[in-house]
Amino acid sequence: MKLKNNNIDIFCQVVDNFGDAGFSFRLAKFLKRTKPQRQIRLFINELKTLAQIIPGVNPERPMQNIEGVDIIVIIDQEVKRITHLQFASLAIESLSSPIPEVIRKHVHKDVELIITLEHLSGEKIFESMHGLPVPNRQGIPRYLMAQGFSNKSAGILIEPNIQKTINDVNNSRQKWRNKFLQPYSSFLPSDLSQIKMGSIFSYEHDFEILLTNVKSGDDDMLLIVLGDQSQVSMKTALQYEQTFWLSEEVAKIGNNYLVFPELMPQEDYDNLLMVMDFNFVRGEDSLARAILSGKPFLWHSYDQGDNYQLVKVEAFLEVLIKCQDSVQVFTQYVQLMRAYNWRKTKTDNDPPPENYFHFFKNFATIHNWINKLRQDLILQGGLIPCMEQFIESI
Ligand code: TRH
Repeated sequence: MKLKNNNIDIFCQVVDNFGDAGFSFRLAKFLKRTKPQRQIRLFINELKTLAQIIPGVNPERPMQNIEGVDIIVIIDQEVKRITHLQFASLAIESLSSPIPEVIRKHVHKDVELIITLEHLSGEKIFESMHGLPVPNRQGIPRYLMAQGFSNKSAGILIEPNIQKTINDVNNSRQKWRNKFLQPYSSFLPSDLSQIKMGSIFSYEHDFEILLTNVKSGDDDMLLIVLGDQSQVSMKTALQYEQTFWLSEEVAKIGNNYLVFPELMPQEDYDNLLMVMDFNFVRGEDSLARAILSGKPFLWHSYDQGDNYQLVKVEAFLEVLIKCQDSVQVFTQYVQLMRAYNWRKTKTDNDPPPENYFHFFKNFATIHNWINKLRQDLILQGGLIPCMEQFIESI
């Protein structure tokens, strides 16, 4: 399909958390970087969320340009200032966010193709929907694209020149670590070279077992705990330990340190994942970034009710099994991922046992699997080239 222009309008509805806004802005930014001469606009229902993770975003300004992306807030009462716009030939409904009702007819007048982009998932059902047409009353060509891990899906969102970014960050690992830890340096040992460092970004979770395992593990650790839900959960678990608060943001248990920073700018967070020894991530956008970091990680999947998130976790493990090279270590990893993602339900109240020791002991092995998965996904090309090929093919 040949579109009249190269411009793209992305529609994003922020429902909860940071993933919707964070992913949609990332998509807009990478599309702009791929072809800088085209106009990329992000239409979004609120900016408070994005402003917390993207430097320069002013939540009070309804229109602004950040990193080449025109960001436009859609508020029902002020929709008149948008309806006169010429809309792009391609509209992307990011993470299935519908084009808002108030401007839909104006968009429909200009748009030639609508892509409804689904959340990242390894589930086969999503693969089977990838590329299917979505019928609509206006008769506008509209197709569903499903992000995923196999070549039957649209892949994951990857920036242009990812290999250069990986090399650059790896080559300046110490510089990045210093940058993240500098504000707390007076409370931390001057030599951190023997300490294993990890980041923790999770939903609500009982971290008592994690802390017990950290305290009695072979290595001393430093955990960087990010986001309200992880911080509240971790601070609750620390109440059951002999904890020394060295400052409001730094705690010590045994020889281990926990640091509680504010949320970081998104690109810093991406780099943090690359320079840690391991990461705990959550949701889909940080899952994709954890894979691209190449570092061992645990994924906390968004609570879908009735433990449905376990289906998403199993689907991801089905992908990872193809990259693993030790049945024993993989079995232990699977058990931990299942236990970590289990949530209390009306019928099931007994949490499966969590054991972090195997994960901590096998960083090198798990690192190899994640690296293999990363290489496979990079070779596959990722979401942006896949979308371009798809448009050409229809
Ligand atoms: O914020 P999330 O929990 O978002 C989730 C998922 O998107 C899920 O699909 C959705 O249905 C649910 O919300 C409502 O997790 P996710 O997807 O990993 O997004 C986090 C974003 O925040 C990601 O873009 C990385 C960014 N981030 C920072 O920029 N700085 C930080 O310090 C941290 C911890 C995260």
